[in-house]
Amino acid sequence: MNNNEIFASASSWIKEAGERIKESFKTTLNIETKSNANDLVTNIDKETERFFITKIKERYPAHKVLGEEGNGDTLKELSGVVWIIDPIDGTMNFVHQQRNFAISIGIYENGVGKIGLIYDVVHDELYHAIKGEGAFVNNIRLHTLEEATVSQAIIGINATWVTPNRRIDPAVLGALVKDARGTRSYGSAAIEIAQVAAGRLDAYMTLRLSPWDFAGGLVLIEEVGGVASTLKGEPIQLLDENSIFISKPGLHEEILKKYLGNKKW
Ligand code: 2AM
Ligand code: CA
Ligand code: CA
Ligand code: CA
Repeated sequence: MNNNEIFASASSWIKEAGERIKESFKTTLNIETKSNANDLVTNIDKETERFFITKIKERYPAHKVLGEEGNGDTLKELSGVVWIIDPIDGTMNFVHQQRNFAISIGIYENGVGKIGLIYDVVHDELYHAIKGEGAFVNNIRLHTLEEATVSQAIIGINATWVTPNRRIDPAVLGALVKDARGTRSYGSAAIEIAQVAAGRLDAYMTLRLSPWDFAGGLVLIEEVGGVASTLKGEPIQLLDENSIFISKPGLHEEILKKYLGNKKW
């Protein structure tokens, strides 16, 4: 695939989609719930996904699309070129705050991440990476990540994971939260992964994400020398739900060893 040509298309479409989303602030949203009362979806999530699918199928008929709202292809494997799209990542922020949400796109060829785009619409910040060419925010190159330690780290984590929940003993991550310099929660996985790529967060972790939440971000992280795995330190499966642990080097090993490793959770 021609990475630069496809990136040019993707970045012009992502900006156009962002404009449409901003226009929608003037309209009344149609809000529905999905898996639970706090899992929201709107007509704009669906319209934005359809916008990308129409553009992609028109320009690149052989490419496949995997999107959160299910209007794309059903995929069992990752052969060929696959666009993995979250039309609005951070729908709760979109609905409640009209900011702090992003469009996330990861473009993979035979399972290898080639292009990642995360567009923080309201702040007009476009993070992008092209495999082998580095990662950028609004075309300014991001630095390679340096090693960090827990005592000096700001960690992106949702408070849910230090309260009783079905996925992890809250004491495991509670100990980490206590030892870290600080924690932040932005409510958009894609923005949080982009913040790690930009060095503004030292790590980000969560117990369950889907491919469209992390596909774009993983390309960014690889280009800046970050480390990405599940919370058990295992490789992320691109077509499945995973726990996600993204970090600066050094810090990743320290957290796995001291807080997550060898513990039953
Ligand atoms: P979404 O807004 O695209 O649904 C919120 O902490 C982050 O987790 C968002 O990136 C959100 O993506 C994601 N997320 C993944 N699964 C979710 C779920 N079942 N309910 C709410 N948010 C979810
Ligand atoms: Ca969702
Ligand atoms: Ca999402
Ligand atoms: Ca979404």
